[in-house]
Amino acid sequence: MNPPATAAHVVPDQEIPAYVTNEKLRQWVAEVAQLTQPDRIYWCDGSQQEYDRLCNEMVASGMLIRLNQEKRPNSYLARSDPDDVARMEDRTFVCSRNKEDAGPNNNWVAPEEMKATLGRLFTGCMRGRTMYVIPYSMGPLGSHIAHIGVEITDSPYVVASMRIMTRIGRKVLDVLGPDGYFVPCLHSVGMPLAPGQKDVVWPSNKEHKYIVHFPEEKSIWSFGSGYGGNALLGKKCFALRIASIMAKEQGWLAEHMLILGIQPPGGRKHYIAAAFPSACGKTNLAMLIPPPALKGWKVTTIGEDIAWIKPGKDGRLYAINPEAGAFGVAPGTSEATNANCLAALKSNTIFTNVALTPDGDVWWEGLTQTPPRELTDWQGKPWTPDSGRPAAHANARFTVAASQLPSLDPDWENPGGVPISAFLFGGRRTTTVPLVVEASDWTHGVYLAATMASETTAAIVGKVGVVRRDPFAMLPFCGYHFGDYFRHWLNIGRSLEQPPRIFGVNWFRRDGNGKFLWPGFGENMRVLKWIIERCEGRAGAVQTPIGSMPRYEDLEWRGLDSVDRETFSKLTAVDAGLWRDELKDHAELFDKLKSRLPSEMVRQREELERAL
Ligand code: GTP
Ligand code: SPV
Ligand code: MN
Repeated sequence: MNPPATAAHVVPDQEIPAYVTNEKLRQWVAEVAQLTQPDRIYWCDGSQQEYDRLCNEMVASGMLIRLNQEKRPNSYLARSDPDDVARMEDRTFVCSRNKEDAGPNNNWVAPEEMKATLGRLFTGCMRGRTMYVIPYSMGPLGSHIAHIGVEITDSPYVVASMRIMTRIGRKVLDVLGPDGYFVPCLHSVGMPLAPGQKDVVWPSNKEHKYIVHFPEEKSIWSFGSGYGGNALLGKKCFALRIASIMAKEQGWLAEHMLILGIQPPGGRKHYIAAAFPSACGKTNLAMLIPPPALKGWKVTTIGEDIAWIKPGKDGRLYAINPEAGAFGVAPGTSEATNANCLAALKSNTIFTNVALTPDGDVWWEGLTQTPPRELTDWQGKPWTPDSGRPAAHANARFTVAASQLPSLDPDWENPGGVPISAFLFGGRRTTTVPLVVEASDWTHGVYLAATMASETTAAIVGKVGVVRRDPFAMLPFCGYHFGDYFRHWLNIGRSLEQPPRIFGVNWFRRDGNGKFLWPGFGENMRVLKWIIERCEGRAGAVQTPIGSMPRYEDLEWRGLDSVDRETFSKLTAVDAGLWRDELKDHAELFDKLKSRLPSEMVRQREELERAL
């Protein structure tokens, strides 16, 4: 499947161990070695010893800094190249045979042309480096909802991160067996070393970066970046872009959603899945701690970024978290906003692009109200509070195993998944969009999700704070035409006996002075409570042109003084003028997608226009 390498490079037989029985895998690894010409091939077994050894090697090479063993045991800090700090949407491609299949929501290049480019870039790109082979499972090993990938990478940071984020190693090869199916994921930082050349702390390719998906072949090629979703290919590349295509073909859903459990006092437990764009509060919501007034409500975490969801025999939807860890936004994480998460970060964590304290611990904006008097910033430069720049990068992140999370749900690895009662869709919207609204039925819910928008964040390279349509929070992640994706959602709903209810939420509405109207974080429990009570048919609501909303008296207000009736009416106001502008944007989106847009979406828009 690869273009031929220019120089013949012999891979000694013994470098592919006999226990690798999968012939396709043996062949692919040999082909990639021919092409990329690494000094060594290393097969990851997934053990703790292997992880510790790789981390020690990275400490020795300067790629990792070991943190204070007493304060932050077995934890490390990585500082990336300042040009390699986030996902790059303009360097991400879906190369389907037919351009129309990728849709206007993806960058497209003809597969042969892209293969030629990648063939040139990957030729000899691992010279002087080790090529690591990482067999991994997305989802609990052997679950009927799980799938296997194999990532080849020349970055030890990627190996260590993949061990936290997914299930890796020999046990995956056992499940794969001689003829099991896997998604081949090829990654290189794109910086070969000449003999004797000294490595840099964070190798990457300054000139060329490509994150490429081949939908028909179901393969991934990523070149030039070592950061996050560009390089940990199990996450966005496989579990969302390629998986969304598999899901459409096979009748399931792969979504940018957190999954959480909610149990009312003395009541039945529900699970909800919620889609928010990058850095818009999934991690926080997934680990929510209810405020004291709602203490009887129990919230547990299944996942915080991605959900794979399949229809069950009983006509309900069942979800698993395909990941085994979190790669979460550090800035803003504190005792007050996410105490569960902070507890998880006490040990065994890799931090990337946060600040370093003089005693070898970490810090980021928002961790404490008063910053330390001196720090080393994310670029390794001395920092004081009057430096006039952030100490941590706005997209600084932590990588931590789910098993360290105090709020983890006992069923988080249930191979059958957990039943979903409701879907939530939310973006960052300063105006227009109310705190919470319930769709009148599945089709209306699909419309609500399809037309959602959000202000962009530091999770992507580019301009921050620009409102853009981000259907289902999947704009950067849907591997095919959004029109087909909306139709797939409509079809799934029709096939269900008990489709989940669908809600829109917005924690980010602001007053005229730019202050958030809603306190957010743990207080979001008040909205979740109303949502669960709606699912159980016992909460009141008022009909509005855009859907059902709670009246003031339908929410629990005990213990919350900052939101009075007047603030609540600002939070839930539906301004007909602003909504008419909103509808123009919906029309613009639909126009872009019109060749494949389901007619139901157009009808929903017309109905909304009439209602307004
Ligand atoms: P990805 O990992 O990038 O997919 O994002 P995520 O959705 O998991 O992001 P995360 O939960 O880490 O979002 C972090 C950002 O959202 C920080 O800036 C938080 O301050 C902000 N945030 C989270 N929850 C709330 C909330 O309820 N209200 C407000 N105002 N901000 C919030
Ligand atoms: C996101 O950007 O939505 C993330 C982080 O979850 S990354 O893995 O870098 O894509
Ligand atoms: Mn994400």
